[in-house]
Amino acid sequence: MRSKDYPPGSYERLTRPLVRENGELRPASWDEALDRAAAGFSAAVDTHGPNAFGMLSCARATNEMNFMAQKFTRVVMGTNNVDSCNRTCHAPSVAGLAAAFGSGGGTSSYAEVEDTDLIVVWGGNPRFAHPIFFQHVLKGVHRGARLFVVDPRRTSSAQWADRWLGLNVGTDIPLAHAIGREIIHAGLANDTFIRRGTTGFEEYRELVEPWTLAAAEAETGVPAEAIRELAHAYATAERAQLCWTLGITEHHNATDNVKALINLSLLTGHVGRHGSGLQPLRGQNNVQGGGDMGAIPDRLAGFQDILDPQVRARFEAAWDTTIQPHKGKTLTQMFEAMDEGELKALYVIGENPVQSEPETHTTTRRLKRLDHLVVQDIFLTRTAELADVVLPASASWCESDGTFTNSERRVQLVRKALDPPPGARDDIEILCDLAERLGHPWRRPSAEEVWDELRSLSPIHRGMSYRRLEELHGIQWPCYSEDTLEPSYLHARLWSEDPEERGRPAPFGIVGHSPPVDLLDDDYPFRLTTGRRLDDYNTGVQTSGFSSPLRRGETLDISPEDAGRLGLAEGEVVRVSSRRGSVLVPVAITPAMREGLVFMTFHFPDQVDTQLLTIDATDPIAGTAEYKAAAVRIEKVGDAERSAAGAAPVAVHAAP
Ligand SMILES: Nc1nc2c(c(=O)[nH]1)N[C@H]1C(S)=C(S)[C@@H](COP(=O)(O)OP(=O)(O)OC[C@H]3O[C@@H](n4cnc5c(=O)[nH]c(N)nc54)[C@H](O)[C@@H]3O)O[C@H]1N2
Ligand SMILES: Nc1nc2c(c(=O)[nH]1)N[C@H]1C(S)=C(S)[C@@H](COP(=O)(O)OP(=O)(O)OC[C@H]3O[C@@H](n4cnc5c(=O)[nH]c(N)nc54)[C@H](O)[C@@H]3O)O[C@H]1N2
Ligand SMILES: [Mo]
Repeated sequence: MRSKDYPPGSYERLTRPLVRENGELRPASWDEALDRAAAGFSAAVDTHGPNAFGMLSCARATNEMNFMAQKFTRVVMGTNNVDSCNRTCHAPSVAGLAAAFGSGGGTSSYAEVEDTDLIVVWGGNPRFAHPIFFQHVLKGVHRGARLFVVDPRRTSSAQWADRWLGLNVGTDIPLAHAIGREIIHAGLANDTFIRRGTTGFEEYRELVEPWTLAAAEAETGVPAEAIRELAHAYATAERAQLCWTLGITEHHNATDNVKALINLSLLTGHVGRHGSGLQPLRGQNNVQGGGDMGAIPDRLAGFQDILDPQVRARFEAAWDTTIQPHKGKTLTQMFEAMDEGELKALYVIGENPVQSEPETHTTTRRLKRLDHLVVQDIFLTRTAELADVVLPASASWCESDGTFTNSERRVQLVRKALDPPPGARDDIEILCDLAERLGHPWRRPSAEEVWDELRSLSPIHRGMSYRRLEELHGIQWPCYSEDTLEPSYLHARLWSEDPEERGRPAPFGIVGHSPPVDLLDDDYPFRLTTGRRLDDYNTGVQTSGFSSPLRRGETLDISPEDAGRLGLAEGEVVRVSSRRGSVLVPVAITPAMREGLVFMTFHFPDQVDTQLLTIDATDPIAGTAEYKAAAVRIEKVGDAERSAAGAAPVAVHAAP
């Protein structure tokens, strides 16, 4: 077990269960830990009802584990309160795509990115965050596709682009609307697709009318000429891929942002055809799969609506249970419910909310209010340090059999390559051991048995046996039967001349501009946006344990102009304060930043806790927090203050 004052970078694999006694965690046997975990769950539910329980399921673990985690929540605990880190990243993409097309997956495949004429990367830095996808982008570029990048920072992805549109943070809707207006005024809208596949065009036309190129330039900071160029390039391209990530979704109006981008595809017919589509690049290795398995509060496996009585009836018959006929709480709502004393017991499998949620103090206070916190992880995270019971798990991606689903909806088999450290147990095994103690003696199923159960309940997965997944090196959903394969792209139906075959048309999203909640003023004049670097991963738990010449710790990235104005030298430690808290951090001066904009990651929370600065304003539909827009002030600090606070200057990181 790690000592309390461990240095950053010393996370060690958990090998023994821990239980809290007299305020401290101490090693325990598996039996004792499982008994304690189960007893705490039953106590909460017996006293306060099933909705006093919540589950955060692991977006890094297999589909099979996520299927079992949501089944545990619904069958054993009797609630729909199950969610994951999808809430902190792409829930708005799922909500926006579902509103338009009825299902929340990306519409294209990676291969189509290599076989297209235009690629727009909007609010994403795939060179760092999706390097494999970026290889497909580069292949597309080498074959002649043009690449546009829309990002406040001139990222390393942008450095490969034909054109970089450096917009002000939180002005994506004005930019998208101006592009839409320009396409309409230039007569480049796709009338056939609009007529067949969409509704609400007239309303959309009126909505975007005020966003002239000049008005958009004033709001977004992007030169009118660049907006015009992207509008014409997108509308006249034979095929085009529009890809986005967190620059779009980590905002208080994120679902609206997503809808504003989808509108552009509806306007031009860049969806439902080979080579044309919409790709939200998902975050964690299996966050797409976790949602597909039903580890979300409003859907059962296969994206089936929990509010539909026929859907529920099928699952109830298979599981011999009753499913609550309403949506459960999202991760965001579960945290709020802890404050209100409604949520009493939380089971966290492979998430680290203490360091990934905004406003650390609030998250910690809420977790401490729980009667019972169980954390099942491969490391002793800060979240685990607050737990009543800690259960050591095996790592899904190399120590378990199962399947993962990537951003292009491709389900792929993974095979166990390593044994877990002695003492750690498979996530599914642990879930079954707990279920047994809670009156559901589930025989521990193999991964393939879990998968076959899922296939029997989810039509879009039905045709994907393990044998077939192995033979074909993965299959994209939907796959309705064992002897068919569907096209690699979705929604071709919208092009059909036959209204019946076309089904429900896609509505244009009527969404207005709403600037970031945390306003800039004289006290907080800088816009802080947060995100990722290539060589580190999320809260650092999985990456802080190795050393690499590339890993250089946290920095505040700032433009040469602002650094000059503030008199800051490279590597100098500054105090950064938002309306919620303040941190000390060394500066990295880089021309990739625009004036007024600064950037930090959240990869090194033990060195610099970025979440003291972030704001928990959330999107009302998806529940995602506005990690991408805080207002901050930057102050020089004297050496005395720096050493008193214990911050060591560290080497700086180059371009983002
Ligand atoms: N190396 C590495 N890879 C990862 C991860 C990691 O931690 N490390 N994490 C994984 C996860 S969980 C996820 S969700 C993905 C995230 O992948 P990305 O979304 O690509 O990563 P981020 O760096 O968070 O944000 C992307 C970009 O959004 C831009 N941005 C900020 N504000 C705005 C805005 O208002 N508008 C626009 N248009 N852009 C804006 C930022 O400048 C940044 O370049 O990465 C995954 N891959
Ligand atoms: N400021 C700021 N904050 C952000 C973001 C941002 O851009 N800016 N991005 C947000 C996003 S997109 C995300 S996804 C979240 C990520 O937030 P989290 O998911 O809370 O953070 P991770 O560091 O990815 O934590 C993953 C945990 O899973 C454990 N784990 C890995 N594999 C397994 C397994 O097989 N089984 C079990 N049981 N455990 C396992 C790891 O040890 C680790 O503790 O952070 C969010 N927070
Ligand atoms: Mo994510």
